[in-house]
Amino acid sequence: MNKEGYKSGFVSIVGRPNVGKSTFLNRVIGQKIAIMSDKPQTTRNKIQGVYTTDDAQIIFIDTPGMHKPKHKLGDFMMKVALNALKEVDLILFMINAEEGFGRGDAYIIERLKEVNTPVFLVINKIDLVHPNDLLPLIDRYKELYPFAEIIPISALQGNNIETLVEQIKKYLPEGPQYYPPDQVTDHPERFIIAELIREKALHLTREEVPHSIAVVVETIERREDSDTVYVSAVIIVERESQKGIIIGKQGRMLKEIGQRARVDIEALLGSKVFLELWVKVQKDWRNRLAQLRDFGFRE
Ligand code: GDP
Ligand code: MG
Ligand code: K
Repeated sequence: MNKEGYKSGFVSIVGRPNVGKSTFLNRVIGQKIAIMSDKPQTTRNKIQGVYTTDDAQIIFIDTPGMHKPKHKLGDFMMKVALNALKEVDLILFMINAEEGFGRGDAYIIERLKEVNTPVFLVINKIDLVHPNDLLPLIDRYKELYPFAEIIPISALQGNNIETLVEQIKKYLPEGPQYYPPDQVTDHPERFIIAELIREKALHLTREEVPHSIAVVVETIERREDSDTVYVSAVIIVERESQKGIIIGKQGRMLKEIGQRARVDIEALLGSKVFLELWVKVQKDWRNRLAQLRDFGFRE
């Protein structure tokens, strides 16, 4: 689904342990998705959750290693984390309203200064403090970093979460709905299917279209009344001319890509497949794709 004016992007939540990052994610995403933060950590950045509405999709990225490194590996993790922070659209720096400024925060703020990504200061656990205590806290943090927005919330009680989400949306670029709204697990077959389709497209067009084309698989659905798996996918190109090549005369190229991909997908899934393919022009897709790869889509 790629609607006009649709916004999507990546958001990283950083902050000391126990400030409420997980509670916040659970609160925002609720039962809408499967939260993936309990998966084993690797040095790669993991998708923690995806929040989808009619006008936006926010992909929350876990950034491991946002703490002072104690050894070389930590150092490496730190670099990975920094790169991730550079590539996201927005960083939420979460603090605990009840705690003062601490060394952990100082370290994170130094890292934030190394990237150009906008940063929100999210002051969590406001249910634990008197409103009068918020102002001095805000002043203190304001001195340390030019936050794009400062938003007090209570992740536990749900206060001001909607305001925060609305502000996040403002900072996202226009982009596709990377994930279907209903289903968010990092299905490996989703990406294998995307790769199979991409491979056919590149091969059949004899690479007249550049490798930057991307395929997003939107649906993998087994219909109750049949043993056919219904797959729909969109091929994303950067220019109208490339769209023309992919579709071909009277749609023949697209049909051929679909037929060949279908054979492979049937072999992969071990069942009959109905494949629906369409083509969409999305400028600046290349950068987004590079990000997706970095976020572990190829694992
Ligand atoms: P994380 O380590 O940053 O992911 O923090 P968690 O989400 O695990 O939260 C740590 C603790 O703080 C848990 O006991 C939460 O219930 C609690 N907590 C999180 N948000 C709030 C909040 O807004 N208010 C209060 N009072 N407690 C909170
Ligand atoms: Mg946590
Ligand atoms: K910065």
